[in-house]
Amino acid sequence: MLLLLVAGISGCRKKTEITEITEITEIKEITKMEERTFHKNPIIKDIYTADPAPMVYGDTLYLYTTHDEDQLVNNFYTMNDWRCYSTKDMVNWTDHGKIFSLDDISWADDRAWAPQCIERNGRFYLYCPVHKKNGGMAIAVGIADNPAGPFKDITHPLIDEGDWNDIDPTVFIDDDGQAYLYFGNPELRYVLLNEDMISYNKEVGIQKIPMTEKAFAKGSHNTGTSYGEGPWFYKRNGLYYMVYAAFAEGEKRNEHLAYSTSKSPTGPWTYGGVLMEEGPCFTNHPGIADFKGHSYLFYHTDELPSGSLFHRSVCVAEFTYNADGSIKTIEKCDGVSKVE
Ligand code: FUB
Repeated sequence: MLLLLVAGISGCRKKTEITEITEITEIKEITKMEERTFHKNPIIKDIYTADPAPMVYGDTLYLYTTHDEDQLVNNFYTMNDWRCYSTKDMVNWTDHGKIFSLDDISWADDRAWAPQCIERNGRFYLYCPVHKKNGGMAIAVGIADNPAGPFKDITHPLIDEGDWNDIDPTVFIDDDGQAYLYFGNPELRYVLLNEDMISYNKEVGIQKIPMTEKAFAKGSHNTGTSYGEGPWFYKRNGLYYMVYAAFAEGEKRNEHLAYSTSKSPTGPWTYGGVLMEEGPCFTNHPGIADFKGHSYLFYHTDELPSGSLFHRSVCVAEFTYNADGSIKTIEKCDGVSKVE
């Protein structure tokens, strides 16, 4: 792009060789400066990534993603590992590579889908949907001593109901120390995680959230509401948020992002509105984080060259909350500026 820019400028102006060299140097400097203060979407441009899950730890934002392979098997999602990237300023990113993969989970054979990572007592827990060798989806957990892994499988599924709902885990630890793991498609479910983060309160069991229109709006997914998948659970200023991929009413369309709120971690939930309109990609997947005084929505699109529903790329947009905690619809954007 720089070459094109340079060629374009020197092609439309008559200059001596020396002024052209000076101009090229100046343009290179300006471009370098722009690169240092703004990072253009998609965040990762060398491979296809999806399902972004940010985690702020210390002065660093870690971004966990899935990885869409270039070569598809059976013309379906072909996803074998999870990736991690980190940044201290939203502009300069470090690629930590593959941090967990299907090869590390002896009982899984396919579908390394949307993860989320959380820290507790100095250890890192990565919750990951996978397809089991004996059939069906389940939620695996990897543990690491470092946010960038490598993660080690706990050797058995954490959630294994044997149905499609066992995907897309989102994890949050409340101020009283209780950890919640929500998940599900087409229903939203949760468990109360024990302190060890790798087991849950079996007496409470797997709780099903009532899939009502008040909670998730009328929509075209299987429950008759808009809730689809990819929940993202967090708390801000005493209000609990559930952000998720959603299907609008009418004929099934691509996913948009929507949110619901609650005064308690387990509901009842109240529909809040559309967070991001649908785009050309069939799926979208939210991940939200506050970092260095800014609020960010991570999402995915199919905007890299040769992008498709199976070849996605993670992006980020900055947004602000209204005074009452509600959020206006966020536009897909070009990228974000550097933060200190
Ligand atoms: O990326 C695979 C699956 O597609 C995820 O688990 C869903 O959230 C959707 O993005």
